[in-house]
Amino acid sequence: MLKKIGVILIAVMFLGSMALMPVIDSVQAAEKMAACSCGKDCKCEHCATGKGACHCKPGDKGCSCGKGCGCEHCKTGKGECKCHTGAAAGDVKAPTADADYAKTMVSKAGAFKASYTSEADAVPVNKIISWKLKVETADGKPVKDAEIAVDGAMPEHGHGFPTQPKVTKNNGDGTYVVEGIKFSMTGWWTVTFTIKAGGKTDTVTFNLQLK
Ligand SMILES: [Cu+2]
Repeated sequence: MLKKIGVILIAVMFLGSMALMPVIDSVQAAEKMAACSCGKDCKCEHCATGKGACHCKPGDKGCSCGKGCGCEHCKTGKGECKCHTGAAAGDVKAPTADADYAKTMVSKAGAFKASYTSEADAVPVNKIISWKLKVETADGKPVKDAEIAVDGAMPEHGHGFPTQPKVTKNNGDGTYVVEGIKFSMTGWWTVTFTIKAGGKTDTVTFNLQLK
């Protein structure tokens, strides 16, 4: 009888330690993550697994690309970050004020004032459209010789346009034709123009909420 209880006790202890093993494993894994030697607390491969080198810059919370946009690369450190500049982590909140969705905006550093009109009244989803962009100096003079680059993003999703829109025509009066814009889904989009003119480079970002 005593022998039987002894065997059962040993069996219970053995099974108990087996059951605890995954817990111990995950505690060790958590310790390994916290013990990232670079001390940057980013989520790169190095910080997640302790292998390889950490390429994150100090202050990076996401990944070495510095965009922290939550893409596969930013989560695991593998592959490449394909997020556009301006794409941000999932906790980014869409603007709420009507003014943030205005079709006329002052550029980031205040060099230009830009406004857009869409060829379609309501901006449609999944259709290639063109915009007309009007660029003025801060004091309202038309900017007729700007070099303009276009980039779009869904900051909550970490992706941009499926197309590569371009300025295809300078109308010579401070307005420019932007072709190839395609919003591939509903939701919050940003469209950023990098404007280079008169020795200045500045960016202007429009917000859109597509339904
Ligand atoms: Cu999206």
